[in-house]
Formats: sequence, structure tokens, C-alpha cells
Amino acid sequence: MAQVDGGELLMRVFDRAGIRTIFTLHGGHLDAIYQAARERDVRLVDTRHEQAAGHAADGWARTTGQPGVAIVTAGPGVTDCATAIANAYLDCVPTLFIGGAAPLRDAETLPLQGGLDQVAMMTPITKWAHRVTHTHRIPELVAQALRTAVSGRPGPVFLELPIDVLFARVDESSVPFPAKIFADERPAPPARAVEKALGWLRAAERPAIFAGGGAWFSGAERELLAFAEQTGIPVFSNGKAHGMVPVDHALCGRGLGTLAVAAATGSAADVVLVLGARLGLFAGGRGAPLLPRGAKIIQVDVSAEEIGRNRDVDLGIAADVLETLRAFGAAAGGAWPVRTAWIEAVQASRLRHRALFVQALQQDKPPIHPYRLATDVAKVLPKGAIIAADGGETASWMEMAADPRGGGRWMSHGYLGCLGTGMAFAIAAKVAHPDAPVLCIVGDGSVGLNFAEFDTMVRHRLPIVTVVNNDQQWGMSAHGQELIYGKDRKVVTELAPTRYDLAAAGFGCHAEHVVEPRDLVPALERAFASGRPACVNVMTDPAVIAPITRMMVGAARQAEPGSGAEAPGVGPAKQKVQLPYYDDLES
Ligand SMILES: Cc1ncc(C[n+]2csc(CCOP(=O)(O)OP(=O)(O)O)c2C)c(N)n1
Repeated sequence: MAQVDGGELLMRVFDRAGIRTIFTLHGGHLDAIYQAARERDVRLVDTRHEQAAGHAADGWARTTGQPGVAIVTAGPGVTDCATAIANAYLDCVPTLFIGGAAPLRDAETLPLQGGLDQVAMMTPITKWAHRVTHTHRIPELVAQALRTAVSGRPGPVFLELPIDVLFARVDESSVPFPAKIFADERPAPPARAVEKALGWLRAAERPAIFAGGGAWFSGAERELLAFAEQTGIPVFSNGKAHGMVPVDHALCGRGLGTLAVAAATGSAADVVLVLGARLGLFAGGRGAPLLPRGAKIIQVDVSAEEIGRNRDVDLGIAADVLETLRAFGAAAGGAWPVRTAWIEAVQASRLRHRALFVQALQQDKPPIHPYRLATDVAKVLPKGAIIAADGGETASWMEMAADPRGGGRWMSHGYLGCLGTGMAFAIAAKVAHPDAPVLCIVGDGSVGLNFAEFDTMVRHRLPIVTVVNNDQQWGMSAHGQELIYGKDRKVVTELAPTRYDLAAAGFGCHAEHVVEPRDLVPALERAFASGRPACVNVMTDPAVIAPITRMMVGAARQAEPGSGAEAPGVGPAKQKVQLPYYDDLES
């Protein structure tokens, strides 16, 4: 009878689940896994920080739609990964995190990297966290972990594999091995709900679809586009669904902001079909919903508890988005109204923000305007490129300029608002799609969080172009302070005009430093043509405040003459207190 260890058992489940890429950083607790991986065609991508390994697993899922896997060592490996796990949790991204651990046998003996309850730490930031205590149960528990990550509302799971459980050998014939890992069918909507929803959409004058991660992770890209084309209804998306309807398609409305602009200019959507998108901050939050207040809402979500959050809906359908679109497509036969005026209003609203920055695009002297940077980057990017955008204002400038064509081609911040994801997301994207050009655009603050990932890009020969928006400050933070307290009251938000390009060159990257607007496009072209990981360090204007910051922080508070205010924290009674990023406090 063959004896197999836990590493081999884990890999056998991965073989069956089609998992061929693992993001990791070495720890001796994990060697049984690495040795088993070495025996097969599994790609191990070793990063320079466990946080980056975790973000890369998250990025893998975002760009492929399939679960991403990170394996990290006991103790600090697991704690370093916590940010990435929380990021995947808040954004409902299907991911499996495996953590090493000290031997079960040695509990309470103060062993190396033991003595902390990793499962308890991970429980509130995962869908499921579990400690494997018997080697022969590894296959069924790994299968359960993968199933949990991808089914229902997707999300991260954490499985702890203590070193004695992992390295132990068991008789392979004694190991129960699940024949099936994933469910065959997913929940479909009842026919009466389909009929009602289609009736409302058909009768609407200005119907809209709002697609989110539920549309992407259910694998509904083709069905979403087909339904939009069948019915002539424009599609708006949140960050996880950008590109599912290509940006050059007449029915692509881009982000939800377009819907708000259309409403403000007299064309409010009257029926909105929400497909796997949550109605939190990125839909305007409680205070300023981007879905018109008067619109009839049909909300489709695989997790019923999501339906109705922040807003009453007229029809809630607890079902998988792909199954729903299939049912809608099958039942939506016959002619649909042609709504030319509505589609024209959407297209006009979609481009409106560009007019605000015409001057920035024409400017020929430094410092470079950040929107000019974003549009030049978009200009140079080949079709089908994947963009990872990181940094407060940087990501929002890029979102305005980017033209993602295809799902999984736009990756950026979500509900954790977590800086430092960009380089790891880009690494995952390049590993997953070696033939696609991959760009990471990142603020000079954020690039410092995982800067050593230039080394990962070089060692793994991943020709990613990383563009640093170098405004010599934590831009969104500095501008927030300026708006609330005044220009002269910036605290801990300033940075230096650092030569990130030279530092990246030290890792072996192609490097460019850009000061003049006219040098930007040629530098970006050289970076893409270099065929190597590249860092393009662009000096930009620190004075330009991005619209997102004004929107999230609020307008500057004018001190009223004679108000008695002596210092920012002191004011007259009964004054509203401005909170950056949240509704004001009523005092
Ligand atoms: C990990 C993390 N730390 C701190 C913050 C708070 N924060 C939000 S925006 C921001 C400034 C970002 O600066 P930078 O990366 O330079 O991008 P910019 O806003 O200049 O585009 C900070 C520090 C955060 N969101 N995430």
C-alpha cells in the first residue's frame, strides 16, 4: 500500500479542481506541499511579502473568474496575509488561503510560530475558516473549502494545515476522496419572476442594467452582452464587472456615475435591473444613491440577504446571475422597443466628464496633470490590455480614462479601500494571461507598500509596465486635509520626489523617468516594447485635486467670520462636523 503525505493529498485535490497556479512565500511548514507541487505542472509564484501573495490570489480570481490560491507559512505568514484576506472578503472574491501551523501535538509548549489561534483570527474575515486535524481528511476538507469559496456569494476561505498533519504519511487507500468538488447546478429564478421583470423592462422608457461581481463570477459575460443586445438595454458596471460589455459597444454605459449624470441632465433611468451588484458606497451609499430614487428596482442576487440593503427594491430575485440571464434570454423573445433618445443620452453622459479636463489634455509644460497621465496611458495601451489601478486619486483618474474590453481586465479597489493591491493584481494578471499586455498604475504612496514585487516580476519574467503617478504625496490624503483644514495644515501626507524608477532598476526593471508632458507617450511605448518588467516614474502636479476626493471628502468648509473657531477641533455649538469619506456628523 502506498503511503502519501498531506502535501500529495492536497495536490491531488488541486489536480481534480484544475488549480495550476499558487501564490506563496516559503516557510518550512509548507515544504511537503512544495515537494508535491514540484512533481506536477503546478506553477508556484513566490512573492516578496505574504500580503502580495494574498492579493495575487485575489487578483487571479478577479481576472480569471476562477478561485485564486495562496499558501503562506505559520505565524507571520498568516498574519501578513490578513489584509489580503480581508480585501477578498469585503469584495466577495473566491479565494482559498492555506496557512501552515505549528504541530497540533505541541499546543501550549511555546513552539516556533505557534501559540496563536490563526483560525479564530481568520474567522471574521472569511466565509469559512477551519483547522485540519487528521491527514486523511485533507481531501474532503480542501474540497469543502473550494466549494465554499465559489458557491453562493463567493468569498475567501482559510484552511490551517498544521505541520504534523501535513507531513504525516497515511495509507492512500484509507483516504476518502470526494468524487465531486463543485455543485452541478445553481439556483435559477422562478418563471413568474422572469415574466414580471421582463414585463417591467419592456414597458420602461429608460431601462438600465447594473452589473457587478455576481455577474462576473457566475460566468455570465456572454449572456450579459447577448441580453443587452437582445433588448437594447444599456449596461452599467461596478469595478468588478467593468469591461464585460466592451467599452466601445453602443450599449456600454461604463460606471454607475453615468446613470447619475444622465439623471441630473433630465434622463433618469425608470427601471434598473441590478445583477449581482451590492448597493453600498460604490452605488452612492445611503446618502447619494447613484440609482435614481424614483426608479423601479429589480435586484438579482444569489444571496437573498443582500436584497434590499440600503434601498427598498420592487422585485428581489434570489438566484444566480448566469441562470437568471439564461432564463431572461429564453423568455425575452419578440421585438423590444428601440430607445434611441435614451441610448444617446447615456452615451452623452458617459463622455461628459472628459470635457472637464480638456485643458489638462492640451497642456505642454510640466508638471503633468494626472488626467493627462491617465489618458496618455490609455492611448498607449493595446486593446485587450489588463489594468490594475492602485492609489486613491490615481485609480479614479485611470478609471475615467480606461477602456477595458472584456471582463477581468479592470482590477482596482473595493470596499476595503486597500492601497497596495496593484502590483500583486498585475502579477496575477500576467501569470494568468501571458499574452495580454498588463499595466499597473499606482500612486507614489501606494507603490511603497509592495515595492519589492518588482523583484517578483523580474524573477518570474513578467513584463508588466508599472506607472507611478508621482505627485510627491499621499495625494487623496493630502487633498482631503487641504479641503477640510486648509492648505497649510497637512500632516503626515507629504512624500519626497523619489526616483522609484532607479530603485526598480535595481531589481532589474526597465526604467523611465518622465517630467515633460511630451515625453510621456514615448516613454510608455519604450516600456511596453522593452519586453521586461518596467517602471515609468511620472512626476505629476500635486495641486490638482481629483473629483473623487471632492466627492468623498466634501467641499471645503468655509470658516464663518466671527464663528469663534480657534482651532480645527474647536467650533461653535450646533455645527455639522465634516467626516472625510462618510456622512457628516450632526453635533
Ligand atoms: C493600506 C491603506 N493605508 C492607508 C489608506 C488611507 N489612504 C487612502 S487614500 C491614501 C493616499 C493614497 O496616496 P497615493 O498612493 O500616493 O495615491 P494618490 O491618492 O496620490 O493617487 C491613503 C493613505 C488606505 N486606504 N489603505
